[in-house]
Amino acid sequence: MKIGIVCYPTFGGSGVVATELGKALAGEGHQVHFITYSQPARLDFFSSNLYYHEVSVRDYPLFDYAPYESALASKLVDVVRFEQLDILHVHYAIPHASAAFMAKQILETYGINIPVVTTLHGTDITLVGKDPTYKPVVTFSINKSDGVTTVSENLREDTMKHFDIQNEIRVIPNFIDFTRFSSRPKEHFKKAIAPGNERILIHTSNFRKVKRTADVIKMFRLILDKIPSKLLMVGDGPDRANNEMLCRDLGICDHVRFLGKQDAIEEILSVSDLFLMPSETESFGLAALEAMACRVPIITSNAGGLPELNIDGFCGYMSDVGDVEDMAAKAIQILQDDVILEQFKTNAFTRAQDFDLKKILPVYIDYYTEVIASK
Ligand code: GMT
Repeated sequence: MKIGIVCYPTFGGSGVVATELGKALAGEGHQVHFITYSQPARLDFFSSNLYYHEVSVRDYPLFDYAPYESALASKLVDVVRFEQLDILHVHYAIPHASAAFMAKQILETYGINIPVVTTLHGTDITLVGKDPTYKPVVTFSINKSDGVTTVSENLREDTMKHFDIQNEIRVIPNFIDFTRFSSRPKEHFKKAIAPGNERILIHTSNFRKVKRTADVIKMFRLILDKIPSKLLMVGDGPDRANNEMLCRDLGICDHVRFLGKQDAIEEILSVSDLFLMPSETESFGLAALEAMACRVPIITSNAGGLPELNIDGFCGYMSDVGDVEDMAAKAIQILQDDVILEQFKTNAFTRAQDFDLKKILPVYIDYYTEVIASK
């Protein structure tokens, strides 16, 4: 197949899923064309089946806001026509699904019928999409897509609840590539972070409000009372400065390291003992799955799609959003005993295998085939 993929090219979850999917499809012999405003963060190697088409937005003194959506739609028309694509797969509803609809309409005037699959990732529905500013466009473009997928059953239900959807929505969960994410021996690194053989806890995110990163710090403060430990805060975003202040206020700066954005996250996960994700909501929780693949158990909230990933008491524990005492108590339960910790680590790896790329990739390929056949 010749597949066009539209996504946000950043480290955000939807961009990561889109890029990893495209790379895996290319590995299976499909021709994959990324159409984005800059090179996707994880598209960092050459493959003869991978193409990148940059959407450049012309600025003009009249524009307060450059019209990216029109530039994207025009680029899609161009790429679909000249590369003779079979299908377009757009990740994140806003503005990709509506730009794809516009391109589809234009392509019809050339006698081309291009099927469009839209994948909803979460915040495009739960936070941004249902805002009245965007809701009519999001509803329309979901209904006009030839195929729609969500990354969890919970996100499917949320979409049906908040939007007037006539289309069938297929659930295809996030996936993990074990050739990249697996536990690696990094003893020297572990010693550098935890010279006294302390337990290592980790949080990775974009430090936005929805991630409740202050809860990570508060939880860690309670854990530190009982278990000698270190906390790694990986990533960057709006709440980071406040989190650093909170660590000072709580007097725990010596035990917390803010590492900023990291490319080789699998190496840091490999030395970690527990992953913390107390999010307000999370459509799937890809960062938690990456941790589990590296044998790291997880403490999460029970919000959104997290119960579809985290099996309570097996690969980690879940608590109500904001209940940092309960989260800390459960973390201590896992960390206080070597045998228990080892069991949770093994279970985390076992659970992650349910989301192996090798299992999920054929589901996407079958879905493309089905959508193309139905046109
Ligand atoms: O939450 C983020 O950090 C980024 C966000 C996004 O919109 O790209 O991630 C969303 O999509 C991921 C991939 O499908 C999911 O694993 C994340 O759970 C989801 N984030 C939220 O729902 C908050």
